[in-house]
Amino acid sequence: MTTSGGRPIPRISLRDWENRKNEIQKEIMAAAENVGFFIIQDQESPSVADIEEAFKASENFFRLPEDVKKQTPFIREQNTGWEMRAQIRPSTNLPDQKESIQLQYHRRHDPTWPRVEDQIPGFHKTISSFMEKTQGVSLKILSCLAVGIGLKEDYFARIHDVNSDEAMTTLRLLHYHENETRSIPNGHIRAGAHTDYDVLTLLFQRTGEDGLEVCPGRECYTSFGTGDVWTPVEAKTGEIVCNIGDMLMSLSDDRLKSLFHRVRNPRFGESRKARHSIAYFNQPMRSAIIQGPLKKYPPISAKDFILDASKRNYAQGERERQEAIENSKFKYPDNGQPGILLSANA
Ligand SMILES: O=C(O)CCC(=O)C(=O)O
Ligand SMILES: [Fe+2]
Repeated sequence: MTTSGGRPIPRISLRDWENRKNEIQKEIMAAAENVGFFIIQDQESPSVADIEEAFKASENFFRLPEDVKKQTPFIREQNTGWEMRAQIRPSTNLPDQKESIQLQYHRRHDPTWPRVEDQIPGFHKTISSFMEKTQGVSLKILSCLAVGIGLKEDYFARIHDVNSDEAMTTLRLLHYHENETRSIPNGHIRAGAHTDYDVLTLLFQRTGEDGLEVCPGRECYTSFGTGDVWTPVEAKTGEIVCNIGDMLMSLSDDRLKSLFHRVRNPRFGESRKARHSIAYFNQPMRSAIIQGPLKKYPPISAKDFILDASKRNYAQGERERQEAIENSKFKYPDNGQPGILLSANA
C-alpha cells in the first residue's frame, strides 16, 4: 500500500498467480470496493520490455507529421482513430491538451489502423501483440471482480470477446505535449476530470511522467460531483493502474465505484516534458446486457450504456463543437490551428 499524497492506492502483486489466485482475488476485490483505483504489479505479461516497446511505438506514431496521422481520423461511432486537442470534458468545457489514437483488436486489418509500416517498422505487430497480452491480464483481474460481485468467474471473459465484430474494447495511445516550448492556454488542462464508462481500465504510465490524479466522491454511476481532494497516482514503468468504470459500477449495483480522475498540468519547478500513457478500456460486446445481481438499474445493452454515458459525458455534440471551433478566433500558439476557449472553470 502506498500513500502518495492523501488517499492510499493499493498495490497488488500478481506474482505466482496460479498458486495465489484466491488471495489475489480478495485483495483485488477489497481494493475495488474500498478505493476504486489499484495498482497491479509483477504480472507475467505484458512484461516491462513489452510495455517499453509499446511506448516506443506510440512515441514514434505521435512524432509522425500531422497529415499522416490525419489519415486515420477519429470516428466517434466506432470509438477509433486519431484526434488532437479535440476531447472536451463537461468538467472543463475545454479541449484536453493531448492527442490520442484509439484502436480495436478486431479491426486490426481494416483502415481504422494507421498504415505506417514504412515509417515505423513493426508498429502493427508490436501494438496488436501488446493488446493480446493486456487482454490476458485484464481477464485475470476481471475474473477476480466477477467472483467478488457474485457472478460466474468467466462472466467477463464471455462478454469481452475481442475477436468478435461486436467487440468494443479499445486501446488508446495518449500523448500530452511537452510544455517546455509550448505553453498550455489559460484554463486548459492535460485531461479534464472524468470517469471512464467501460468495465475496467488498465493504464500504463512511464516513470517520471506523473500527472494522473484520482478523486473519490461518487454515490451512483449516473451522478457527477467531484470532490476537491486529488490523490496523485505516481507513474512507474511496468505497473498497471486499474480503475473501475461506470459499467462495472452499474454491474455491481454501485458497490464498486468508478472514480473521477484527471491529468493535471506540470506545476512550477516540475518537469515540463511530454507525458505518454496507454489505456486499455475493457468494454463488453455491444449486445451484452448490463445489469447487476441486485437489479438496482434496469437492464441495458452495452451499446446503449455507452451511448447514454457519452451523452452525459460530452459537453457538446460533435456539430456544436465543430461550429464553436470554426467561429472561434482563438489559435493555438504552436501551430496556428483554430481551437476554442469557452470558459475556465476547470
Ligand atoms: O493519460 C492518463 O493517464 C489518463 C487517460 C484517461 O484517463 C483516459 O483516456 O480515459
Ligand atoms: Fe480516464
